[in-house]
Amino acid sequence: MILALTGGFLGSGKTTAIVNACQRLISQHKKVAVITNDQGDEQVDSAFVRAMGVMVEEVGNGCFCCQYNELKSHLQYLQDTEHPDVIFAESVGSCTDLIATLVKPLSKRKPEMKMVVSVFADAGFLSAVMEGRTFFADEAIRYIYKKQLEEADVLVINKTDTITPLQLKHVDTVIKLENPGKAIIHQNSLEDVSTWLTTIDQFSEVVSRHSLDIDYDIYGEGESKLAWLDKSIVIRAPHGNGAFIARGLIRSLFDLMQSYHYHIGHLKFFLEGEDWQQKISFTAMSTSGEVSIKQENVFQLKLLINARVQTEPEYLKKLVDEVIERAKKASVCIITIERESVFKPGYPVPVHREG
Ligand SMILES: Nc1nc2c(ncn2[C@@H]2O[C@H](COP(=O)(O)OP(=O)(O)O)[C@@H](O)[C@H]2O)c(=O)[nH]1
Ligand SMILES: [Mg+2]
Repeated sequence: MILALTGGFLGSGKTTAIVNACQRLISQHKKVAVITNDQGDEQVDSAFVRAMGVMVEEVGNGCFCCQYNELKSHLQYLQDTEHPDVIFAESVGSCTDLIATLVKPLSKRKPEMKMVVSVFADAGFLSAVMEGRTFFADEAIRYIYKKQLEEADVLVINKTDTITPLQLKHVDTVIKLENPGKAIIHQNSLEDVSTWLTTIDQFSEVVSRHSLDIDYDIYGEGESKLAWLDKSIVIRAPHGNGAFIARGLIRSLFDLMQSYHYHIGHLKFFLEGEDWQQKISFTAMSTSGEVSIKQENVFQLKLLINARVQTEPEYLKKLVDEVIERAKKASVCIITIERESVFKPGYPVPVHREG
């Protein structure tokens, strides 16, 4: 069995690639499962993976390294009941130090499992950084980003369709120079993940992987710069314009974040009606809040919001509340809040850490 640990920054395309990979493997009669992970406990990713027909288990309320025992019992459960050929475990986008806190401890306790660490990076983001057009506003977040890339067995330069071949060549040259000895692949995860799957499959495990040389104070500081909001609401629209209301709400939330200069790590929505679902996602590279919801006559829908944004939790909450109030005033509808949690991730305290 292969455990494909899949890391990389918020919005880099991990879930998209995993779902595509699972569907491909299922069509080849392989057994697959996914373990999602988040600091919160209501995850757009889990809902999305499930909706795409893939078996999913969830580790919530903290990253894999801090919820190591939960991850281990999910792995055991899947091994015992589903016997998967591949388990994809997607770590939180602001998390790093996977070798020391997961790979090393797990390889001792589960020697039968082959582990491969893939780290995703958004090609558009890398290119913009290299051209000096953007970067995270905060030094400690930059630190996490760099550390994530450093510990990849397989480094996936993803979303290659968003940059020109010349930009890709430049990104590739720099990444190869900075990461000698790593398997580096180019990918458009919306289309073809076959090279990634072959690379994972053929990867021969490194006997002695190096744990990161990492300063937990800077890592913790980086995580604490991000506010986390999970909110699930139900929109009831007696005139059947629920999709229109949701679209307006999503667009205003994006627009307000832009106007307040709140850097978006990942702003995700999962919309669910009686017989339809849709995931909508904005990342650091998004420039417009325009979305299309391909559903007409929606009288009721559930909207799950996962926002990971560089600001303070109370500001993020205020902004989301304001957008909901505006939506209520703008249309005839009832919006009820089902669940909400707003916080910043705590200082990372891994269960195990092997240097
Ligand atoms: N153009 C393009 N978009 C992608 C690609 N991979 C992912 N995305 C989009 O990037 C956004 C974030 O993807 P997601 O898989 O949720 O990122 P995660 O946070 O790393 O799991 C979504 O809107 C995806 O549709 C890609 O290869 N090309
Ligand atoms: Mg994801």
